[in-house]
Amino acid sequence: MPTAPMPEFPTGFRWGVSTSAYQIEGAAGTDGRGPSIWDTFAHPPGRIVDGSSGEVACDHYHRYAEDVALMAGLGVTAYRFSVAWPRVLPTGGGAVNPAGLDFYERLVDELLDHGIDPVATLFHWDLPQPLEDAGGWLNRDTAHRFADYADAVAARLGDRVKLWITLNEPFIHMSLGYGIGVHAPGRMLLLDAFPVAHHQLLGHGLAVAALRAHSTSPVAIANNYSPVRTVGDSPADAAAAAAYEALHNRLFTDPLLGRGYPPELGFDTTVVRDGDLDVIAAPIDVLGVNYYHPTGVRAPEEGAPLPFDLVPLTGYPRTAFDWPVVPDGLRDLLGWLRDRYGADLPPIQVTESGCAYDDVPDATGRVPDPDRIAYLEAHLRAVRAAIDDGVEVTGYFVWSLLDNWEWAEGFTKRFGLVHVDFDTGHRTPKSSYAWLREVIATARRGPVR
Ligand code: GBH
Repeated sequence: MPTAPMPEFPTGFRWGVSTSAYQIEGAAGTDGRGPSIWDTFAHPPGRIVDGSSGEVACDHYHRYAEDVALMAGLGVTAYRFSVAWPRVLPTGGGAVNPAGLDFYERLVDELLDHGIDPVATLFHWDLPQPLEDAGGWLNRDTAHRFADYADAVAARLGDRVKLWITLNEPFIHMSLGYGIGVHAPGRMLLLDAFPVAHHQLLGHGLAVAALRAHSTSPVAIANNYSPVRTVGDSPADAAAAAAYEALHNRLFTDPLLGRGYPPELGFDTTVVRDGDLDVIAAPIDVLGVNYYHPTGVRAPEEGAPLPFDLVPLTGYPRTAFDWPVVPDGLRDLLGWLRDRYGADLPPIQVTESGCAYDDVPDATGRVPDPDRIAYLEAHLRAVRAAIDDGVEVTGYFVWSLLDNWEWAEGFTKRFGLVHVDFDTGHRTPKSSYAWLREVIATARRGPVR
């Protein structure tokens, strides 16, 4: 339980939980869903630590009503989920699969019946396999296919989704999926992956226009940010930190907010055509910020393939993922965004914040997770401090509602407010769920007068 009462949050502050399609839905072959790059990537042995895939995951596709009831019990005002592109367009383009859209319509209506705002992310890394076979995000055509897909989703749900998020963490998709190959599609292009950045951003800009044609709801993108901490005090260390800052924190945000691509990394930008930067800089209404931890950076060895070296930050508590727990990093990051982008920065919603711990049911069947309570409390206090610093932050979403399929880590990392038994599918709210329920209830009652 909190050591002191939580600070007050502004009226109308959005309280949410986040998930993504491939990590929770399962039902990989149901109702006409096509294959995605994650189905393909997870199958050969050796890539996913426990040899699992998201084929069944939390079976949310069949249990969505139970999961919405859990959200209602928690008292959240919003739910951020992602739409699986291969359910809507099984081959990536061509004819829409109405049964795929039917699922999201059932989900959205269930949320609205419980007074929960549906927040829909269109791309959380599960590209239809046929588009990967044509080059994936290295192919400019994928940006146009993405806009067609956005059009199809918005035509069905544009009157009911309350916030659109085009892409989830395009930097992580580029770097882990196409840069170092630990995520699907498993390519290792290092900084030659730049076209993946550009084509995702182009797809985002084209999708903004498609969404606005069908929906008056606000539009956002969710970026991952990691405050850079320079390790070492040489000029070479400082230059390495600046390069990593440009790559992780500015590559996607500078062009979105009208500043073009950062020059520091010397990208080959021949794929950028006249007019593209204007499409990319189409105004957005909200910036989604996903924050987990800062990154330590120092100068690389002579002849290293990248212009920086990432080093673990010492002196902090760590999660089960070995990530350092640094709530001040979130306050610093929000202030950095405000300082860097000034009047061009739209209101921010923290679209992911959370942690993995080795949560196990105790003898009475309860799942105590005091470390997660401490983590969330400290990060909410950091958000409140940033608001006091003058940053406009209008929402906070916990990653995640449920323990789920954590990409290359399979089922071995539990991020949920709700424990999931992956053999039976049984859900058990953890102690953090009860704690957050009180925090939200108190905040929603508003200031005591
Ligand atoms: C998010 O990505 C995803 O959107 C979500 O799907 C996922 O389940 C969730 O986070 C939890 O992982 O210090 O070298 O180990 C987070 C992106 C990229 C953040 C890797 C942490 C660790 C780098 N993450 N990063 S390292």
